[in-house]
Amino acid sequence: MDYDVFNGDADGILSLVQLRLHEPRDATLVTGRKRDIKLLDRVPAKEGDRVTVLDISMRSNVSDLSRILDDGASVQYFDHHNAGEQIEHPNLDAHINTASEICTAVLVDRHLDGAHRAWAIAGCYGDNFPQMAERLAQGRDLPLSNLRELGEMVNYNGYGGSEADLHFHPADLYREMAGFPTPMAFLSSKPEVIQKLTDGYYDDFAVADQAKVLMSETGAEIRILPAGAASRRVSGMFGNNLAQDNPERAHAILTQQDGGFLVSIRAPISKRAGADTLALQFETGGGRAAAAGINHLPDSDLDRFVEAFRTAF
Ligand SMILES: [Mn+2]
Repeated sequence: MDYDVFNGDADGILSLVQLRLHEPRDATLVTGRKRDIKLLDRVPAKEGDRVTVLDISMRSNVSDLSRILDDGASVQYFDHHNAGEQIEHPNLDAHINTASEICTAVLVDRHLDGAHRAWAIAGCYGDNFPQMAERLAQGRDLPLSNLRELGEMVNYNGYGGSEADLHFHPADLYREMAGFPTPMAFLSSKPEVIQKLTDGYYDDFAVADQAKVLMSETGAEIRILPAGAASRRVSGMFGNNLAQDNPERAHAILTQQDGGFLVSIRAPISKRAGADTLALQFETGGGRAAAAGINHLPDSDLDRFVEAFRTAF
């Protein structure tokens, strides 16, 4: 058996499109939402099986990777996330590069000597590396605004509270694009795919634009989104946009859910600090200094959160 294991965002999907144009393979697809990064625990590979892994960190999958390698399967691995301590194994062919301007679509592009460059460029845009996308496009006559929209819409598709929230299961979205020699061929042959995603994106943002402002001060703002799949899909991107538009201000987006809120916190872009320490004051909080979240903030903790947010920023 062969397994193609990939992050369900643009970088994962468009990396696999490139690889399978080069070496077609009828593999079992293993993927999920953008946030589902522990995927190798779903792979029962055995001796003689081939496993390809794209755009999920080795650190998060290290014990299953060891199991698969020890069971005799061969693994080809491309990724740009913090890998932790890298495994060395005769069955492992790893292409890991954590340089800050690199994404997985670029690592695959290099491995294939730029053979499917336009797909790589769309992947760069989707993973939010526009400068790398433009560098890869130099000297080529490519419709960059179309590649950018494709990358960003495929990326948007990966967000949701569960797979049921997504417009396309990432494996299905991969199958829609697989085999097209270029994104341009795909876009002209199946315009309905991107149309569905752009329609969804604008509908979701119409919901987000109605967000109630709970608290707004010079340095801090809290908004509340109604319960629903639209809010769960766009809350992260909505927070990013607010942060970009108001770089000196901290933001919290609270999405209503059963008995409380899903919370997404963005530190001011000018400081990029404090989001994680705020989130960790709550039971289900976690994240990075610049961007963090709380999986469930009970209604009874709302006042405490507003106070802690005010104090933090
Ligand atoms: Mn990536």
